[in-house]
Amino acid sequence: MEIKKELPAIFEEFAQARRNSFITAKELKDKDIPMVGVFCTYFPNEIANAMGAVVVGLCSTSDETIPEAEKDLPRNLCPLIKSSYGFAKTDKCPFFYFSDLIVGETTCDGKKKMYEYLGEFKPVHVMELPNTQSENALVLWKSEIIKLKEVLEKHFETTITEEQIREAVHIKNEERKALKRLYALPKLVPSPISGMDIYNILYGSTFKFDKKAIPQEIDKIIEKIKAEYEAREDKTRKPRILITGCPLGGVSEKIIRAVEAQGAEVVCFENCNGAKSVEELVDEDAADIYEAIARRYLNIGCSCMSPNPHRLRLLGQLIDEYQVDAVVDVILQACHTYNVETLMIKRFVNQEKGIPYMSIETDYSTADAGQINTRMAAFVEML
Ligand code: BJ8
Repeated sequence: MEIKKELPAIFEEFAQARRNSFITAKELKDKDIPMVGVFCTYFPNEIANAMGAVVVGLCSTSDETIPEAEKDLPRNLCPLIKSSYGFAKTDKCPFFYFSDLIVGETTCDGKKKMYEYLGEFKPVHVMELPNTQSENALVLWKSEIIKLKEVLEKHFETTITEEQIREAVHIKNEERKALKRLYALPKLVPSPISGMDIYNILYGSTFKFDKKAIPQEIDKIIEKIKAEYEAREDKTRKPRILITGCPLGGVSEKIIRAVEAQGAEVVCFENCNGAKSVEELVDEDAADIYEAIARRYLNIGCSCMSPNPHRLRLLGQLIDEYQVDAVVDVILQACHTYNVETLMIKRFVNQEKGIPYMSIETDYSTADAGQINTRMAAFVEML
């Protein structure tokens, strides 16, 4: 009984990490800790962490500032880009406000063009991310990572040593391993934790800046979840859904709740809120640590890569490991790269894995919530 009472409070604590952002950001600034604002999973965190900086995700998740953004940007643009720009322009995001430097990458067209305007509000450095994953691309990406180190050293008037980078690589790997242990819990059937709770912990963990403390905190949660699961009487299997596609930040409630309200469970997130950003580790023993970091990040299976074999590789692995019954592909409106990839993903899921697939195109508004619920009900019913 006691465990049951504790778990929601622990989940809430992680969800709160984002909501307490203003206080956290202010505290970090008061301690003079450098803050680097980023928008993408390709950002090599270890380089900034090595100099003691915190890395904050600036991808905005609310439609609150979209009208302001649309005064400058086209309406027919991905909501994530418009919302992020809007928060920067209106100074409503405390992390943007307190960031000393913004780092972006040349990912999708909308995002990289938006960075050109962000420079009007803050110092911005854009890393040249190749859009293929060839060996030539690796050489370029490694050089961009070394350049990032130099930009940070210059901007913050400091020196980043290889030893500090190796230490940061180790800490980040430990964090990834802990998060992997957590999101692997739904390998149990039925899942011992709801998709919404997994999502909130994964998302909340990005706003917890004592990275060394995260593994211990996560392991405590895992222990409690397992104990509760052991004591659970009803272990009926439910339809198991994997979510892939664009980042879910602005649509998580709408999508995850729609799945779980129909009696199915989200057992895995392949997108940047889950496995895509966590699954692979950096090789800590590599002789060339810059190359090891470059390789790890370049392997990320984002649709801005052409071709994008790593997305299918990870997707296939997760479908098998989590005994997934169906895949839901979430596309943010006007995200052309993920939208074009829906055909490839549908073919892979239906034909190679032999399970149902559904894509949902949506934005940050609640206007389509009813329609999504209806479609989801029909989809889950079919399972
Ligand atoms: S690694 S998914 S975080 S780019 S949804 S802004 S792609 S138009 S967010 Fe992403 Fe990095 Fe890729 Fe992950 Fe463009 Fe699409 Fe919008 Fe997107």
